[in-house]
Amino acid sequence: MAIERTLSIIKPDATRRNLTGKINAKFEEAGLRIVAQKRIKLTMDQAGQFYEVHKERPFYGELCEFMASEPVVVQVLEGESAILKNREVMGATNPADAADGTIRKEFALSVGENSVHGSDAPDTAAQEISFFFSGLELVG
Ligand code: DAT
Ligand code: MG
Repeated sequence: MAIERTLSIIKPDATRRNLTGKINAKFEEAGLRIVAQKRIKLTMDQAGQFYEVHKERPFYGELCEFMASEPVVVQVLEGESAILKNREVMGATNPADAADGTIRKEFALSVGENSVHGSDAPDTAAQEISFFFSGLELVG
């Protein structure tokens, strides 16, 4: 067990419905600390680069258009086993499969518009954090 950092994104379906505070409360109740946070609007190029790992998947174009459609809140969450803990708080990708009490169960609209992104492993967490945040924006 170790203190980790993970990259989280509150997606356009959630920012549009004014759910940032309710979602952040879920993170904090789970012991995750929001150590960096900013509201930005992605370009199509930035969304495409961020989700490049999915570029061969049939939903890639739709996913990038959605992520660039309205502002998102990008954030760094810190805590014990933060990467896995955040995935647990988020719930399954498809809200129909998400456990009770999870963010996606409570707030997601569909498998595409599923309210939050969270890094899935230590290497992707490090890469995704540096995609959005500089060292100066990450205080200890
Ligand atoms: P997760 O966001 O749970 O890590 P993922 O990495 O497999 O899921 O997919 C990234 C995003 O792509 C996901 O949050 C929503 C979208 N997506 C995944 N599967 C999809 C599908 N079958 N139809 C539409 N969008 C999908
Ligand atoms: Mg993923």
